[in-house]
Amino acid sequence: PGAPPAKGDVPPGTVVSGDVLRANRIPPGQSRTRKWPVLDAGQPPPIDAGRWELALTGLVLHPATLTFAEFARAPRTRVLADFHCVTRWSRLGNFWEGIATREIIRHVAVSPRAQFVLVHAELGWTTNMPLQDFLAEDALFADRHDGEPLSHEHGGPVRLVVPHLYAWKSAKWVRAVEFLEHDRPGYWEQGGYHLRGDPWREQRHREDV
Ligand SMILES: Nc1nc2c(c(=O)[nH]1)N[C@H]1C(S)=C(S)[C@@H](COP(=O)(O)O)O[C@H]1N2
Ligand SMILES: [Mo]
Repeated sequence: PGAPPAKGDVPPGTVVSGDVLRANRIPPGQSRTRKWPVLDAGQPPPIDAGRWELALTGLVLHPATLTFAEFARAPRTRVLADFHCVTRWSRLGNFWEGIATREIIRHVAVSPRAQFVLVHAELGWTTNMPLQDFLAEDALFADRHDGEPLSHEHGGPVRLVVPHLYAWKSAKWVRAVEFLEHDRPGYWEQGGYHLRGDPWREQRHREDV
């Protein structure tokens, strides 16, 4: 288990994920990796970063599509957070930079009826979660990791990062967020993975599937 970050490790104003401050940072059934494995359901899709867009749809008062240029101009955030894959590796102390999910939704006004999101990535891959988790203070659309532009294999140009849930909720090559009243299982959730996926409660699988 890693120690909490030393002062000075991260720039001022960085959002430090609550889990980073735990005495034991490794959730049950996980082990630490110092490498950063690449994990996804297929090959990285071809993406022209200049044409990348993020659509915000569903239960919003003003649906909007952010272009890459609009994304690049939005106020930025920095997050220090751990990353837990359901296949049992955990990578501690990731330094992410990008746009907070709370900042992104300012472009659309989410309806009070919305309680869940379905996040859409390239090639039809999806993942779902409660709106409250999506809007956590440390959740962001990341375009940089550990001081470097986010590589294509790790989801570049832009991926979602929701540090307090298992990493499959952190959609690589994200393209749209759909705001929903009722939960709708995504790609791996349809196959039996958990609708929420809290690593500290080992919410790996759904009980009803
Ligand atoms: N679009 C997309 N995003 C995805 C996945 C995927 O298959 N497709 N896999 C998820 C899983 S299971 C994990 S553990 C993380 C892995 O991110 P990494 O490859 O950057 O380590 O991405 C998540 N995001
Ligand atoms: Mo994963």
